[in-house]
Amino acid sequence: MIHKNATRKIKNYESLMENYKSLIERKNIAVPQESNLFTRYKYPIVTAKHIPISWRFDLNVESNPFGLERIGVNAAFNAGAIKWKGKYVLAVRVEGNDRKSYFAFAESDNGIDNFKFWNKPLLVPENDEEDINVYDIRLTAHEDGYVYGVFCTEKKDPNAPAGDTSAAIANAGIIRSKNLEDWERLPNLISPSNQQRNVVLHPEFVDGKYALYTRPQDGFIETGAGGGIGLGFIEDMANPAVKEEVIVNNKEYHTVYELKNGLGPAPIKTEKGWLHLAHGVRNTAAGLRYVLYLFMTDLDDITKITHFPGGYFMAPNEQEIIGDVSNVLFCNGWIADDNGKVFIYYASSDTRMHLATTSIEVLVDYCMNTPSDGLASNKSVENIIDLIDKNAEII
Ligand code: M1P
Repeated sequence: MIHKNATRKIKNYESLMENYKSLIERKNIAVPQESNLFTRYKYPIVTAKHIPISWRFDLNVESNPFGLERIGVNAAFNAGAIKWKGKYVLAVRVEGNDRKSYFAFAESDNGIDNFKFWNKPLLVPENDEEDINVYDIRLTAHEDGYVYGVFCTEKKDPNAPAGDTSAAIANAGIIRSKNLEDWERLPNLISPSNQQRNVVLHPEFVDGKYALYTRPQDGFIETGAGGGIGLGFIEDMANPAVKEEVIVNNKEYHTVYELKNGLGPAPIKTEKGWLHLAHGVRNTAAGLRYVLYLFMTDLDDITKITHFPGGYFMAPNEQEIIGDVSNVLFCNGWIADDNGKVFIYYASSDTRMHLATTSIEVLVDYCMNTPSDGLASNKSVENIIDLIDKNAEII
């Protein structure tokens, strides 16, 4: 048996650890925005380089004489989020150089910096059918006492024509836990749609049922006749069958969600209604553009949108716009503290994780007082003229 100390570490071990430590321990810097809607933070909070050295390098010089990275990480993005035992915990989508995504938990004391990964990434418990790729988990602390993780599980389309090696089918996989360490796999979502991504569990029972936000699509990329943020109800998470989906927020011509949309994290309950954060997608000559928008639904009827500000709430800035899949902001995790502070954990361009902070008060004010999209240029101009006239009374 080789004693631990008898092996020597690779020659680059010290420098790797030093660089890693300075990255992990770097203090983040708040960057207030002119809009006052939120504060961005200067440094991405989690990146591929935040993945522990021991997950990537064989540290033994005997088996790795050149000190090479053995398992590369391409990106760390689209994280679910939850406040757990006083810590800000992210379930990060880590994507390896082999294109496979997996989930890894990282935690921080202040939610702003110093995110450290737990010892090992999560081995997702599987059903009979293997998950080929898993991603974009939403964590919901449900009033039934479990924390649910609802994620996308993807596999090759068995009906793809010969030679088509990229046609895929996406569905919602479901796991649940009471300690974030031991996870139980439940059956995948059963729904009328061929394709499901961006499925999110509502945190409360609705008339004694579980409520799930869905995003039905006809194809893996193309929404077809589907699309829009749907809502379905199920009686039992052990048999997650949604019989009917009501579309709560449809895609619409000449909006920021013209091509498709999807709910982000589980909504936050406020005195004025449920606050929702979603991503909207439109097509451009340069490809798809993903932005984040907000809306509110009724406390007693969650199918009813009560406030719908026009346009986007957040779009990629000059740094965020570049990445593996450029021009994308995506958010599937936010945390509302008891004092009303909101931590929005968003990813840019399928590459890295960022933080923006704001408050429930500001988000509700934004939803209730931003003009809605009038769906025509002159309607937008009318809104501006109304504001100018209102301002004329005080300047
Ligand atoms: O590449 C942008 C996003 O594309 C997909 O989003 P949607 O399901 O709305 O089409 C997902 O693959 C998501 O992970 C990714 O960030």
